[in-house]
Amino acid sequence: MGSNLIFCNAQAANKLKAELAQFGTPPKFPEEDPETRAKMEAEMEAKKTAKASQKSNFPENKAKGKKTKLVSKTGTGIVRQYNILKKMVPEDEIPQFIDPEHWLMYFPPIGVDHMKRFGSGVDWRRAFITTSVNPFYDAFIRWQFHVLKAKNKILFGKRNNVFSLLDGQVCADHDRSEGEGVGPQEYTLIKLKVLEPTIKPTVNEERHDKIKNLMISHPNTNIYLVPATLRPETMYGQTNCFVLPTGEYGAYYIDALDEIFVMSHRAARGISCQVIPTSKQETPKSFTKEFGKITKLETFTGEELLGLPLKAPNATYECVYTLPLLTISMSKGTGVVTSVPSDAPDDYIALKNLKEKPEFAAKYGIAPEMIDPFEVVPIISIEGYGDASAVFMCKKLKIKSFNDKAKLAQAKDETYLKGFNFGVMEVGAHKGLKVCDAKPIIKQEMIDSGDAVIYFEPESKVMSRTGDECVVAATDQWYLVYGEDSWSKAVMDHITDPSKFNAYDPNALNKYEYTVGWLKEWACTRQFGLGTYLPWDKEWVIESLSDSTIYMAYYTIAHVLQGENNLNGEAVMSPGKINVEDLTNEVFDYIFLNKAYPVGCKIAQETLDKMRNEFRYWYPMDLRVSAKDLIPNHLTMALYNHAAIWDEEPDLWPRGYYTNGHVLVDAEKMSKSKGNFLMMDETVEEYSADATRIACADAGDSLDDANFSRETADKAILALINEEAWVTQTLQSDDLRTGDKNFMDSVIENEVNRLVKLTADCYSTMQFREGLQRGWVSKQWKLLKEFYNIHYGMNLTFFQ
Ligand code: A2H
Repeated sequence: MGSNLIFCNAQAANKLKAELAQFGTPPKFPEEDPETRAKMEAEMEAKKTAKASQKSNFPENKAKGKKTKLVSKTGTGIVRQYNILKKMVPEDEIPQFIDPEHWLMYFPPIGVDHMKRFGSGVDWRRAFITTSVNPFYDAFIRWQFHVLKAKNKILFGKRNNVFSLLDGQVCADHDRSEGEGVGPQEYTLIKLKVLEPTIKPTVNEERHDKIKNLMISHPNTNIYLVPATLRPETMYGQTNCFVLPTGEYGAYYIDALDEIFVMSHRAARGISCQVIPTSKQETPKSFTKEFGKITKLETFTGEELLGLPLKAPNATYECVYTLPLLTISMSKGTGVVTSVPSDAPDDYIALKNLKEKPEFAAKYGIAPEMIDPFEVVPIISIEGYGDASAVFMCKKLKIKSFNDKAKLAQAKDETYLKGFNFGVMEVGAHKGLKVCDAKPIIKQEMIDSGDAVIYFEPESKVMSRTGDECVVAATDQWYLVYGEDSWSKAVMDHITDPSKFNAYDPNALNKYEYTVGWLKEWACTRQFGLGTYLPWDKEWVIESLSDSTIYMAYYTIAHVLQGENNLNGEAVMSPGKINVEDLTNEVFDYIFLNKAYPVGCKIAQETLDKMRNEFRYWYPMDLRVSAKDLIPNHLTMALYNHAAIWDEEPDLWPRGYYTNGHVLVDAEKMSKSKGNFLMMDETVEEYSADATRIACADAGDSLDDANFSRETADKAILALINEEAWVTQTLQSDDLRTGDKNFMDSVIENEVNRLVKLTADCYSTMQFREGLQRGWVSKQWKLLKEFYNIHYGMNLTFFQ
């Protein structure tokens, strides 16, 4: 019925700007040199493989896509904004695209032109661009957000984001030189209380002086070593804690808790930007008094922490000791690792080595009583793996030391995955519960009892373009509460009722259900980029997914507000002669929500009625067609927003979404180097609109990628020409019968009608390839052609 043209162009414009700033105009990219390119790709691949082997099997990490900036899926292409544009616009014009508005002016009219040449049935009076560039649309979005706020669907508060302390702002993808697509990863920090050292160190007698002095100077403040873990439910099995002897640690004062945490400086920096979540009503407390600042009370080497006695929460042992581990990374977590040898292969091998190599322990001044009494504590049983899966796997794979890296990685992955999905708790208050169910409960219990806190850091290293290593910071945000129970339930009930919603494909429906279960809070504003200003807080701009959720309702009135050839909404061209200032919230309430005609309204009631009637005529939308990658965001969010704005009229919610895959050309991803890159206008030029449409219809009807075959398009040209010649010839023929139809005519007529109906049925269920078979290439049609020249009238029907 209409078309809107959205471009997430601010990000692309910024990327281009950064590329030109870094590599000149026209840019000379380092990867253009084959040697440098090969090196860069090898590095990226190596990183990817290392990461995949570390994390691939982790249940929580499974869904996250790992994007590499340089190497595209094929492993050969290098993705640069400049090169993408080069495929579409003259090269000397590319620098103009560093201005996001230029994209808005440049591409939409071209898109309209190409679609017209393709012969698509679009009512162009209803076409528009989004964002504040179009003042009419801007007013519509202000109204939408006003309604959402009135219904308590938008809240304000602290949310976690990847952040650069140096830049003092959220570090979005295009602001990063490393770590595109990387988000926050949650760890639980377990508080292991430092006890008064009683066993005298056998090496470096002053080893514990600093910590002892700290205890004396802070007699009423608990000091904790705070290891980061992904498995808080395993704390029953702790036997010791590990630090890196050469690592640098600090004692940091946590204002909010009046406690001292011993951890790496890197972790302290992150914590100083984060908050301690509290119950929903209260505002969360920051860990430290001042954002980004933390008081360091003491510095230690890991060596100075070895042999410290600790009280580990939930552990069966009353007291455990700090031991050395040489494989600790100081750029992960807190640089402190708590050891659970029953379920962590690394921990098992480390403890075993210490036990079996007394000289290694002695070198680090670790007394036998800190190691020998500590046996593996079985805490989780997994069918086929026994009650200490790490021990089982290390024995099975014959892992002797940390040198068996690949096997250790395999053991880690397998125990983690199997433990999470099939493990059963054997100890503690939740004995008998499956690990996947017990984990969140135990984690929350430890937080509530003050034995643990949550800490976030980027999933992998993120560097800002300014050269700063990013942290995760909780910053103020406006966010949509998509996780609200009644809201998500309303959407879930709607999509799972086949009489209300058609997803056309059970796989697509599964994806909607998954997304509704997963979408919780959505930060809907930014402090940069194009967009509508948040009406009640003009520091914020509404981001591009959130301002595009109910624009299908805008199509219904766009022809009155804007009209044709007016994508940007120039007021002078408004067919309804509408001044943007007169588009008040009350006016939209009247049009869309059946509210009363506003007092003092400057727009005639007749005009508003026209819009209201149009909206009611078209809504609910029966079908929206989009791409499958928009299921997890745009399409599901559109459902939520319809459900909120028209909460009293569920009959107006979307009734069907059809989604397709990406377009391949000749079964391969489009690429200029492969010579299969097609633009719509070029395709129409080469094959004609009709043949292009036949090849599109034949490209495939499912969520899988659709394949546009150039051979099909080519053959279609010939077939269409033959068809035309045959029709013309037939109708001109003199020996066609007229008069009454005979029995055979009726048979043929019936067959024609049957095929027409079958074709129409296919079209109505979006099965275009199937429809094409029925209506164009099927055997029945070919047979009919053999029979056709029986009756003139029949032929006419047939051709029509
Ligand atoms: B896990 P991710 Cl029972 N260097 O906790 C090396 N390893 C570190 C670390 C560091 N700086 N910081 C944390 N870790 C470990 C428990 C556990 C863990 C069990 C089973 C598996 C397991 C007890 N140790 O992790 O994927 C911590 O050990 C399997 C990898 O790099 C933390 O969780 O984020 C885990 O690695 C974090 O691994």
